Amino acid sequence: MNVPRILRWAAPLLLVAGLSLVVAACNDDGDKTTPTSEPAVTDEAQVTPTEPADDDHADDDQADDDHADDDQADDDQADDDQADDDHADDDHGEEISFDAASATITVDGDNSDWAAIEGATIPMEQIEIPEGLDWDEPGSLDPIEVTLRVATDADNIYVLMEVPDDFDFNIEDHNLSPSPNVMFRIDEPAAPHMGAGDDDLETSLGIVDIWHWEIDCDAGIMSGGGDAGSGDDPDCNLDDEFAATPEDREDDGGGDVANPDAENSLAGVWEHTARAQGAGTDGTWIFEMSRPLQTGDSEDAQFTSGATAHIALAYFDPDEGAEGWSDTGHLVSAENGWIEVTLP
Ligand SMILES: [Ca+2]
Ligand SMILES: [Ca+2]
Ligand SMILES: [Ca+2]
Ligand SMILES: [Ca+2]
Repeated sequence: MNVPRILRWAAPLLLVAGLSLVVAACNDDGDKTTPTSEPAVTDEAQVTPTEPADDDHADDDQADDDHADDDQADDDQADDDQADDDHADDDHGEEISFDAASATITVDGDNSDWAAIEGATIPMEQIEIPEGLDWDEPGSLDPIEVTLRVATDADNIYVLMEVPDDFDFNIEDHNLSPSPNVMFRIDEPAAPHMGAGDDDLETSLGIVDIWHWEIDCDAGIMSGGGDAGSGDDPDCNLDDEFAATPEDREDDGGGDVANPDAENSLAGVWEHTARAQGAGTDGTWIFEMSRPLQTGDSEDAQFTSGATAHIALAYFDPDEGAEGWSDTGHLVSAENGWIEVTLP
């Protein structure tokens, strides 16, 4: 049954569809960081200071000026309101960017080797299902802030996703355990919602790489990997996937186009800080993952020193409903656009 798999990522896509053009405009990737502030400095230098009033009559003029200032202030306020409206329409958050560290990490579910590595706080929230879409209404979840850290060494990229949430784990039913997901841009035009543009969700702008983990193994157990020719992890369900549009998400090698280089070289181990205290205890999920920088698989993002990795996160919380997380209820980072991480 493909539909649920699709909807898991389709939901954020449709919600942020209205954002993607703006995100693209704001983000514009390689050009975005080009300094554009110099012209503003020039403009400021051309401002002529107002001369102080020097007689009684000038007071009236000043009053008029004050009134003009008020009008100007009103105009400014109107502009601000317009800006707020525009921003509300855009509905996307702050752009997030940070530097990955240079480090070799042991993927074991113990986050102590990240202690000196700075990351970023990533706001994540549930999507609202757009009107007109015949999707199941998900259970309600509060927004959260996830900590994301990234490191590389000569061979691997390491990702640490720390999620503040209570401990729920059921090895018999992964919908009753959390599901962490990391997405990377492969093709530059691809948007952080599975690759399609907001104006046409059925047309791919490029493909994205997805580490999709539906937890089927216990804490401390190495997940990921699998047979050559597929991104599927048959044991622990840390799958290496790709998507071209919301309706086209597959394990690597599972798409319509043959991919003899498909592989899964992901590694992931999870832990929870309150696991010993049992179900429902508040704490932090630790999802520690890695992958070789280069995989030779066209359905993976490839990472090089000095480049920028474009990342987005998703998190499914089993507390969403009695049967655990649903396909449409997950928390996503996509409203912040791509998280830009500069690799050392
Ligand atoms: Ca570790
Ligand atoms: Ca792969
Ligand atoms: Ca992949
Ligand atoms: Ca929870």
